Amino acid sequence: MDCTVHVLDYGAGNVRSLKNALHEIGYKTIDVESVQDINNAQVLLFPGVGSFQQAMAFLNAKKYVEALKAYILANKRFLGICLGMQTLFEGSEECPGVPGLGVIKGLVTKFPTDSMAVPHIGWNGVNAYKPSPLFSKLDNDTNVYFVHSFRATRTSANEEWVLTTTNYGDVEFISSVQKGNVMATQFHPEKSGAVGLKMLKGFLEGDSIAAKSLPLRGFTQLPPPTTLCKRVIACLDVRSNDSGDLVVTKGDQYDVREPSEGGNVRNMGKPVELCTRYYNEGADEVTFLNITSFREQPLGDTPMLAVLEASSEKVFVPLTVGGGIRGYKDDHGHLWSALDVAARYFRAGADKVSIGSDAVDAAEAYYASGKKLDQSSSIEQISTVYGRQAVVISVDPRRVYVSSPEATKHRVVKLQHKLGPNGETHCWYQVMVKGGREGRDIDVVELVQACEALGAGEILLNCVDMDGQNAGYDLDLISLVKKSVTIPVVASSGAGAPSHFTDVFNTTNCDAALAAGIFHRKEVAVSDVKARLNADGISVRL
Ligand code: 1PR
Repeated sequence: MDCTVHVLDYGAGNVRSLKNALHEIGYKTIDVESVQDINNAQVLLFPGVGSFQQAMAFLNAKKYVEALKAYILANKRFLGICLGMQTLFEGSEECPGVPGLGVIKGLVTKFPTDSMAVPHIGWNGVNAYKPSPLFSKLDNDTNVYFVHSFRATRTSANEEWVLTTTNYGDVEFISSVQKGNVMATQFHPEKSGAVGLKMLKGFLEGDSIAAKSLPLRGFTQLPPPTTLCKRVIACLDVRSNDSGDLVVTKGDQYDVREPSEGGNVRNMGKPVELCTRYYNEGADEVTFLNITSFREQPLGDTPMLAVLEASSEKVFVPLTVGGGIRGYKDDHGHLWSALDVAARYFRAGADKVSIGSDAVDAAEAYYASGKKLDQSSSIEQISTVYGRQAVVISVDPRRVYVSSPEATKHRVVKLQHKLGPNGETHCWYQVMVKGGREGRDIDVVELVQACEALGAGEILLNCVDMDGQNAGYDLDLISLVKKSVTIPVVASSGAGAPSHFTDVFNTTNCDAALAAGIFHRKEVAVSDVKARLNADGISVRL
C-alpha cells in the first residue's frame, strides 16, 4: 500500500491534527493544491470543522466541486470527516440555498436545543449496520469524539449509505456513511485516541470485503441507544517563570506564587510532558491556559505555539488553548485581529480556543449596543469561520456575598451547598478579568448568556474562591450557569478527590469536569477519576 495520502485542506479546520494522526500510523501526506491533485489522488481525505457555507465557498472558488464528485462517483478511496461528511449531502439548514455536493440524499439539520446542550461535544458510541474497513482493526471500544451542532438523518432515500448511527438525547443521527471505498464520519477519528487511530489505519489498510465488523444491527432491530459520555479534562495553566521558561503552574485562588521560597512561580512541570501523561491516563481533552498572555503579545508567544505543535504530534484528543485570544497591536504598530490570533493557534494544533477577558469586553459591548450582533466581537468572528464548537469562553467569577437578594441588582443565588466563610447564605458571582485581578460590574449569568448569543460553543466555568482549594466544585455556581445556557458547561476549580467529580455531574448535570492541581501533584490520576465515575454509574470513556 502506497504510504502517501492526499489531504484536502480548506484552511478553516485543524488539519494539523489529522496529518499528525496519519504520520503517527506511518503515512505521509500531500496537500491538495489543484484539481489535478484530486484527479491523480489514489487516497483522499477531506477533514473539516467550521461552517458548511465556508467549506462549499472554498470548494466552488477552487473549482474542486466537479472533480470531487467525479472522484467519489469513481469509487476511489475517500474519507470525509465532520464537515467533510456533511458536504456530501444536498445542503445544510445552517445556510439554506447553498448546495452541497449532493452525493447523498438529504439535508443536514440543527440539533434541537430545547432538550439538550448543543453543540454535541464529547465521546459517544456508534451502532453499525454493515461491515467496514473502519472497524477492521477495532476491539470492542467504539467511543469516538464528536463536536458538531448539525446532523444528517437516516431516511429511505439515503439508507444504503448509512454505516453507523448514534444517539444524542432523543435524536438518532447518521454518524458515518460508506458506499464501496467512499466513507465519511461525523466524528473525528484523529481526535478519538487509540480507537480513532485504528479506524484511520483500517480505512487505509482494511479490505472492505473481509473487514471485521462490529455487532451488526438490522434497521429493524432497535439497537440499545448510545450515550454521550461525561468528559474529564486536564487543565495546564502555563506561564513563563522568573527565569523565562514556560512552565505549568497552579494558582491558589489564582495566586501562583509559592508563599515561601521567595515567592517563586509554582512550577508543576513541563507542558508537553504533562499533556502527554494525561492523554495516556485517559483524559478526554487537555486545556492549556496561558495565564499571563494578557501582558504579552500572543503571536509573539512562540513558546506557547511550540508547546501546541509538539503536543498535537502525540496527543490525539482535543486540545484547547486559552490566554490572549483577542485583537491587539504589536510593537511595530501592526493590528492583529482575534481571528488572526486564533487562526495561528488552530494551525499550531489547537481544536478549540478559549477566550477570557475579551469575552467580558464583548459582553459589555453587546448589552451597551442593545444586544446588537454586528460581527465586531472576537467570539462572532471566530465562530463564523471555525464554527461555534471551536469557541470556548473561560469565565473567572468570584463570590460577592450579600445580606439579601435586594442588596444588589445582580442575579443572587441562595447557597445550597457551600455557605460563605461567615455563614453567608446569599451571593452573586462577579466576573473578573486579567487573571482575577480586576472585577467588572457584570454577573456570571449576564456574561454567559451574552457569549452564547454572540456564538460561543462552550463555557469553561472557573471559580476564584474554589480554585486550588481541593474542597470540591462550586455546585451552586455551576447549577446556576447550566440552567442559564443551552451550550455545554465545563465545571472547573476545586476538585480534590474523585468523589467531587461524581458530585458535580450528579448535582449540576454539567457536561464535563476539569481539574489541574490534583493531577499535577499526582494525588489522583485521571484514570482513578474515570474508574470512580464508572463505579458510580456515570457514563465515561474508559
Ligand atoms: O483573559 O483571555 O487572556 O485568558 C486568561 C486565561 O487564564 C483565562 O482562562 C483565565 O481563567 C486563566 N487564568 C488567568 N490567571 C490565572 C491564575 O490562576 N492566576 N487561571 C488563570 C485560572 C482556573 C483554571 C484552573 C482550575 C482548576 N485558573 O485554569 O486550572 O481552577 O484548578 P484546580 O483543579 O487546581 O482547582 P485571557
